[in-house]
Amino acid sequence: MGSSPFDSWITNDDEVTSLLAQEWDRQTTTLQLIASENFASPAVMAATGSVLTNKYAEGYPGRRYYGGNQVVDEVEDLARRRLTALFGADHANVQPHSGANANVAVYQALLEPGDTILAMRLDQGGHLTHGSPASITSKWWNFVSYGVTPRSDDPDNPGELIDFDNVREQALAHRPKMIVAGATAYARRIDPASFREIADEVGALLMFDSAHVAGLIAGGSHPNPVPYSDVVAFTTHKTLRGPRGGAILCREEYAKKIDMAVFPGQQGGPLEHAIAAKAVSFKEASLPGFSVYTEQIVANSKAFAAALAGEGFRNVSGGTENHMVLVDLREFDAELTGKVAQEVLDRAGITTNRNTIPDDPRSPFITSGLRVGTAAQTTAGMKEGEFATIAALMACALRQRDDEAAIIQVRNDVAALCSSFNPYATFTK
Ligand code: DSN
Repeated sequence: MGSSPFDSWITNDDEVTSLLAQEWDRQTTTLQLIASENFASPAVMAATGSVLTNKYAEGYPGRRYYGGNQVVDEVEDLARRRLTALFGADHANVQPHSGANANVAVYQALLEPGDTILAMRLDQGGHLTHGSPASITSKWWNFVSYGVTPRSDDPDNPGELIDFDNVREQALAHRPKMIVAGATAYARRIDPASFREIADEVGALLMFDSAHVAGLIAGGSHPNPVPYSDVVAFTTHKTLRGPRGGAILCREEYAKKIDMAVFPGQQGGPLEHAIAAKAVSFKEASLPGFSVYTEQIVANSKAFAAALAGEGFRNVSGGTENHMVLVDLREFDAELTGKVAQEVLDRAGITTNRNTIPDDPRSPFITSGLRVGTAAQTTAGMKEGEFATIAALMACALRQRDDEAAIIQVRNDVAALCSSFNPYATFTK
């Protein structure tokens, strides 16, 4: 097992050093296809591991509860300025520790307990914070939902797209105080203008949850929801390629309420080391090369979807327009569940996650689908040809899942492929 370039930072803890080296190996010798993951840059990781982790800074720049925040104020102001400039927003809050925190803070800021929120159904692509019975969100607010259009066999109109007639019907029937656009397992563009039109029709606020596609928006590959939305909330570590964390953009009129809901409403001391890393990633996302990166992400997804279809998999909605492909496994193999596929692919060095597909007959723990994403391996330099190879390796492993020698062969082929695309190859020890 190799050591990682970060090992030298840890001099007195053999156990953690060893675990970091193991994870370094895993990330650089196997394929990372979780749609919500990426490889952050060395600069982002350096800021995350910086002295800013030592500082308490409850409050906001210029209004802190502790002393010694002169530098921290500049860091957080820089992050806010870079973020508002990146998306053309009035106001930014960069303190949310995660996307879930950001979403709950938005609801807390702009709604009363018991208010109605219209969001995407979980089993059709929505997120836990869009009203899952297991989430605190469904206990505090009254969620109603919209879904996708039925699947069709017409190749020109395969269905499984956000059903805007259903969004409008539900909005008219329930008169929600807020409509949430955005998804966690949906491979198509989400049109913010159509959501705005419906929100205006019923007098609802519009929140756009762009956790997955924030990077695609920053790179210009997807439409910017900011001009259409009252609030946009997202994570910083998916396609945006920053540190783990969340952020919120809003119109000036909501700025004070949003800030109050994040701190002191939801959180205590902000993670200023993560905020510095967010600032780094916002700068990286503003550079011309980032658009080239996001265009390649989408091109890779399209090539991946086509190659998966060629191997006999069915792509939900017939394809993709973003960084992910949602695969229905049943046409490839009626017996194969998402759970088994994920486990087999793990053994073969291909990291994916099982996922429900619209109207999935199996439970969310078993599932009939698999979600795969291209953002991380695109960062590592892979292009369309490599994603066609990955589709073939996946099919090979899943077809021969009971043959251990075949799985080992795929794992070796994966390692050979990864050896030419190490995302941290430029690091020196
Ligand atoms: N865990 C994220 C995802 O994978 O989409 C959502 O929270």
